[in-house]
Amino acid sequence: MVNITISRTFFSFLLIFAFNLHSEDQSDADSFFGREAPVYPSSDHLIGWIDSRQILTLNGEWSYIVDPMNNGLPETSFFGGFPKNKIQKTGMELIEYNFETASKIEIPGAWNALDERLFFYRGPVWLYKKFNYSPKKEALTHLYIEGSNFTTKIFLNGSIVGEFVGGYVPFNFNISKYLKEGENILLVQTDNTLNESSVPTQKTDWWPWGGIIGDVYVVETPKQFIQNAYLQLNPDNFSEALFKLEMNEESSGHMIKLEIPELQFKAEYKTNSLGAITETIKINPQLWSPLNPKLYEVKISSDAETISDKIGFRSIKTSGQKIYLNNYEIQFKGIAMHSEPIGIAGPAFSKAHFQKLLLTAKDLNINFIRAAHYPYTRHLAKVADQLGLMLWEEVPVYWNIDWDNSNTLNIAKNQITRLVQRDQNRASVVVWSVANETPLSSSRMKFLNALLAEIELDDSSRLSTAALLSGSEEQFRSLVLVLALQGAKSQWVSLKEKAIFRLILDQAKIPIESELSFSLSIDDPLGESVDLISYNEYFGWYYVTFFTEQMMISEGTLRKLMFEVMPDIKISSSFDKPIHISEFGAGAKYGNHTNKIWSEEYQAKLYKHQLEMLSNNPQIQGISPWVFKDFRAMLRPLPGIQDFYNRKGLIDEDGNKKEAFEVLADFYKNKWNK
Ligand code: GCB
Repeated sequence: MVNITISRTFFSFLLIFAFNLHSEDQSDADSFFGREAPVYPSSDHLIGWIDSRQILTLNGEWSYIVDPMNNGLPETSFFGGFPKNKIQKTGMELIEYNFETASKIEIPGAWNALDERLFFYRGPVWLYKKFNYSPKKEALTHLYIEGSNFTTKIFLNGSIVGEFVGGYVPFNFNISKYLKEGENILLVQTDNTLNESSVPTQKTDWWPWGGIIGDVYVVETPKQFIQNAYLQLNPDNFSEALFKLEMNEESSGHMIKLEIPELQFKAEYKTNSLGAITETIKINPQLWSPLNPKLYEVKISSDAETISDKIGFRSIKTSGQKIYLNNYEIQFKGIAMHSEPIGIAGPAFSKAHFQKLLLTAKDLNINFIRAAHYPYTRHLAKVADQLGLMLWEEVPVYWNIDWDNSNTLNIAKNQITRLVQRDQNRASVVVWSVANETPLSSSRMKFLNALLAEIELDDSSRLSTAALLSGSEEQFRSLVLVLALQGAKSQWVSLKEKAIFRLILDQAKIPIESELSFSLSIDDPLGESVDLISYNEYFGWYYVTFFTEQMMISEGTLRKLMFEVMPDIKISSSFDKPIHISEFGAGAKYGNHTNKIWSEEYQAKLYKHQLEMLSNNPQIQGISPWVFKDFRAMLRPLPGIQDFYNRKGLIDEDGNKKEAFEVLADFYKNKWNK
């Protein structure tokens, strides 16, 4: 025992000694066994208008090394970690990694989509890129990453640049002081592990794609540069727009020129002492709409730079239970999506991916897309701007979140802020959503209200929402009675099941001659704080399953009865606001033709009943059925049917259309046409 202790101590002494000999940073001098994590700085304020900046793209081939034991960080490894990027010179150096000879992948891209061995992997993977650069004294250089899941640590030429926690959203770091003339080595650790206080948490019904899932750019700006700018129509006066701008520093007196050449608009403003401008400008634009997705070239210049973008002008509002685009009543004829391209494994990130997705989705005669459940890359909204599709954008505050944890709140705030700051000038974006199916509690109310307040800081011109869970236990008990009454009256129900239905009705003292229909009221108190009352419902799919054990009635009987009662179901809300049905759907495997569930026929039938039910409810002014395309989901293992896909898509992963596709396309074209 004593001997072992002594030899261990001796061993660690040797290690410390070895470190001290080879270390360059102070942090390496600490003992291996108790080494403190170095400080990883947080990212900077988001740089807006990224597509018109001076950039060097780092998209393309990168090397990667999987690190399941998380051994490559300076604070966890024996010899200073992967960032040291030690290179074999004489053949005598002990180095147990080599990025030069490691496997390669394309960035953007998720490593668990590109390497079969990593399909189910959740942990750290290192990404390595060499690039040539010539730093300019009079400029700042930033590293911009459009999205990286979910915790990202960045090292440049062996130095720590910083850390970004939370996936899907863009972030940037000033890397000027780490750059070298000539060859530079960028090393990024991406870790797709989720835990109970991350956003989202461990359990999601979508794939936790890991790695850098958006563009990577080296961005050059002047020392004093335009950080971001906002230009949006005044919803109450269409010949005015609000212009806000901020510099990276609080420096006054910068002359800023704003130009919209096609509108012959030109004006100059001076930044105030905060380095900011807030002005109302007079313009008279053609309004952006799905029928006329008009965009204007907008240029902003300081004496050191010019940035530009294409911007559409429109208003979106609600009044009572109706939605208005440019003061015309409109219904959201939508579809929900995940960010996965057609026919390609992994996350969607490029303009081409979104063009194909949105153009195919347009065959449904939609005017609206719910981009669930997290921010996609900026290309989505840019393509939607051009194609005239309205968008709902969302952050991954999904199911159970660690509501009382202030770090969790900060991650979610950061996500919503960055999403808003990036897409604030996109005409297509008409809805910001802060959550999906979050169970009621007072801490959840506080958390979600804080996110709504965060949006208001940057943009109050769009509708806010959250996809709610609703319906009390009492309401759902009454659905059991409605089904029992229908069952007791129906000719085709077996005598045995009829007897059970009668018993249920007797116990509830409901005479068999009565007329009952089911009413659901969406009364989640968050309805007070949002503009759009959004609700996910699964009549004809999950809800039946919940009752079958309770009622001792076969699922087949209940499904048939549910279809019979659905047209009369009433959905309303105590809030005098429009309702958006943010989800409904059923799983179907493309090519599976039976009269059972998982068939295209069952899914199509469910759509017919759902659409009849929803159009019978006047407060419903928008829908986005679940879901456009089959998507990867770890929760869905059923062999032969799901094989780790959620099969509620109207097309399969390769783009093949299921029968329900036409049902929805026809409904939007011929029946629901405002
Ligand atoms: C939901 C969730 C969505 C799931 C869907 C399903 O209610 O919001 O993320 O994928 O149901 O297919 O069960």
